[in-house]
Amino acid sequence: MKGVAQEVFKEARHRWKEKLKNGFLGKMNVTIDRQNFWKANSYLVFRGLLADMAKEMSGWVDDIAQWPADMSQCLKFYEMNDPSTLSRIENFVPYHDGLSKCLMNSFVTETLHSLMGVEAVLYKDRINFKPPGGGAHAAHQDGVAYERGSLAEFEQDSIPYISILIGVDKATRENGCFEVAADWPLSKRDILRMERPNPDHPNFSKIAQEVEDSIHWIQIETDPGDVILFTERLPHRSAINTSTEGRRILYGVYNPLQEGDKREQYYEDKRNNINDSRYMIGNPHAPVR
Ligand SMILES: O=C(O)CCC(=O)C(=O)O
Repeated sequence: MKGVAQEVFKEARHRWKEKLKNGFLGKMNVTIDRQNFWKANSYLVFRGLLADMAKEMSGWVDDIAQWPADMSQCLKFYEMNDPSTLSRIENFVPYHDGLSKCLMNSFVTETLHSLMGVEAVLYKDRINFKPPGGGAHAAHQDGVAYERGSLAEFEQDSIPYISILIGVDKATRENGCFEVAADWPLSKRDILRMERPNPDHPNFSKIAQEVEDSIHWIQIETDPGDVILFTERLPHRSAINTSTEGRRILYGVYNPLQEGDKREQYYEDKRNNINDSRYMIGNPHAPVR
């Protein structure tokens, strides 16, 4: 992140700290039961944590959906099956105070710290829009898209990156709610076999259909303001939106700080090679022309 953007980012970080002194988020209370659930399943659900802010978040997401699509600041991607329809926005954190506060505040970082056992730092941010008719997020493990894509399995001693999912709209079975693999403990290091099923989009990949079909999937419907944490190893997916309502979800991904603050490098690499196959894992967005 360079020049003006870096200054904006620093300023926003300072403002969050000030606001957070007065409390902003409900605390994510990681009780012993939750810690056990996390170890056994690699995800946690916090119902209603940001319900008070749901309306405001929805307005913020509407605002940034209107931002220019020049890719110099945030990155905008469009549906694979309808390149005029917005599918995803990334890298808005340096430019939007409110949404940044949702993803970077002491309650989030403290919770991540307690789950990772070390301090966490924001790696990337995105909003998935999934409008009516919007494409499925095909089954995948996020970690394959980070630095570990070429490994046979996730490394023995590595600390998994953790994502936070924040519901902006109601997510239902009809509009393609988040789905996770059942019984996927933290200790499971498998990287699942992938395939490239779409000859029109040869860089797009997903978990091989046979493997996907062997997994028991849990659909997690969410209300605006519900929060889910999950690791980069947990297979997940979501279906096509067959309803008439859009389904927007906000995500942050965090890596252990001891691996370094990689955000700037990630987005530089991505801008330089925007249609690389590692950015097309599970994603229903069209290649950038
Ligand atoms: O938003 C969704 O439905 C799933 C998102 C997802 O899997 C991803 O962005 O990696």
